[in-house]
Amino acid sequence: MRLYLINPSNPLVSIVNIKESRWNRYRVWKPLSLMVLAGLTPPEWEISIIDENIGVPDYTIMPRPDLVGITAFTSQANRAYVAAALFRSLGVPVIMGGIHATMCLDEVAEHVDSVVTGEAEGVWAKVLRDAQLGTLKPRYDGGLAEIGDVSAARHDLLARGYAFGAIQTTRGCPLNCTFCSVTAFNGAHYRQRPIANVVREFQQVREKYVLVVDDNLVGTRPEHISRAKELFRALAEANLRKEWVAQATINFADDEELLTLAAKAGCRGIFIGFESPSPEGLHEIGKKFNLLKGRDFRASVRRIQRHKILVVGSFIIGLDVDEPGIGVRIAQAGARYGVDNLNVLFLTPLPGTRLWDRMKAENRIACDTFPEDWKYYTLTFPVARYKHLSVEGVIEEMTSCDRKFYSIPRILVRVLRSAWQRRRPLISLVGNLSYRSNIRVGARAYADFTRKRRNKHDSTAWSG
Ligand code: B12
Ligand code: SF4
Repeated sequence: MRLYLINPSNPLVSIVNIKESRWNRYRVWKPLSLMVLAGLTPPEWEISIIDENIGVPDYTIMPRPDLVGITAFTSQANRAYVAAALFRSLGVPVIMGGIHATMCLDEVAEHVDSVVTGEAEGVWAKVLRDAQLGTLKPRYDGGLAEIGDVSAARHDLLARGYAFGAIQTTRGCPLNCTFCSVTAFNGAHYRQRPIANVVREFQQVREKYVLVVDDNLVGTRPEHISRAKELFRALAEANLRKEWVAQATINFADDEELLTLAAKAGCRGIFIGFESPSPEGLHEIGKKFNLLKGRDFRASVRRIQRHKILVVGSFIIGLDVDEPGIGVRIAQAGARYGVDNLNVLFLTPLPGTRLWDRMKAENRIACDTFPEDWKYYTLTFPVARYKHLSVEGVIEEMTSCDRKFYSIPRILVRVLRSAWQRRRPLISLVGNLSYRSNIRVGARAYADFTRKRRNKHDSTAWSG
């Protein structure tokens, strides 16, 4: 039995041709969902994972599969439907799962034979059995997996074209920020995989560099932090010689022992969601953690950096509290906090989030010709109606933020600072130049987007 597992591309974000530049290898990330699914698949299936981000193959000249499984974030849904239509026209049954299938079940059901919602661990074996018997049902729900049942991903598949491997050590997040899908999808209960399983799986990752995909690597409570320390100790003892990057909340900085152990275990970079430079903004999105009284972001960032861990700060533009000038304020906040890189995204109502419900009720979802418009749900296009900013205005804020933070003098200051602090200045330089080069690409994409949005929808601010 031949199974194709497909990660669809989105031409607006995919770097389709890896061969064009060797640096592109550092900008595509492995679709871990499909590697996990492959790990759950019994040996009688011959599996190919096709990541369209590396290249879209001509499926018509490939051997005909018996079954196709497609994953998709919302931004990949359009392309997922095109691929699904192609295989269905060849008489091959198509199953779709993942975050978009879970949040937009009815839409997805129109395009595929079977939809799997939730996490796959508890249900995939049954789906495959039904497919073999020709009794595939239109819907399956995996719910939330028993975390001990999460088996190792197939790291032997997708062996080429990527600089980073990928692994997951926890699922779920109790914080439930309004714009984020994680609590709705993976639950509020923070589930941690058994440490021995994680260490064993880490050993199977082939790449030296690894993305730990957890949404919040160290969790929020003292027992989560203790487990994270235990994990880092075990990884250091296993002496894997891996270097990894991860995501965490700012409380990562609060425990010196945690930071020492993380660095020993191979942590080299951390993405932290600061989200808004103002307390009002943080209230609006429900990011309680960042509101803790007495929190000094600059000191927190510096504490992390002392362990030679790079800090990438993430912010959102387009909150109801954001007024003209927010772009520069975010760039200034990033500089004040001392982050090595800044990653700024447009406030985007993703289906299934609390933000989606609110904006929908207020008629503020501007790009709403679905499924076509899903391709803009990459957080790099302003798809909503913002309170104090028109579409052109919010793009202008994004551009001024990037131009300020990634100006050549500011990049030089950051690189020299990391050289002075003996913190990998070369990586800092490459990271900063890579973000800077995105500004040009972004400008072209915005021009096209604004023209289309003006023609199709209004581009003014929300008048509420
Ligand atoms: C790693 C990651 C990335 C990597 C992607 C690597 C990759 N290609 O998969 C990178 C950094 C590239 C990335 C990019 C983006 N991401 Co992202 N990302 C994640 C993250 C943190 C982890 C995903 C992961 O690997 N999980 C581990 C695997 C094992 O879990 P899983 O994917 O959920 O898969 C399980 C089930 O869903 C199911 N399943 C999945 N697919 C299928 C398919 C079938 C057939 C079946 C049966 C089951 C099934 O089974 C799996 C095992 O249980 C998630 C958050 C999260 N917790 O999901 C956000 C998340 C998926 N990302 C999100 C977003 C918005 C984006 C971006 C659009 C914007 C951005 N800048 O972040 C871009 C889009 C890129 C694009 N191509 O369009 C949102 C998606 C929301 C949505 N509705 O689409 C999430 C949920 C985060 C959030 N804050 O809400 N992301
Ligand atoms: S943004 Fe981060 S902290 Fe907030 S709910 Fe999502 S994963 Fe949790």
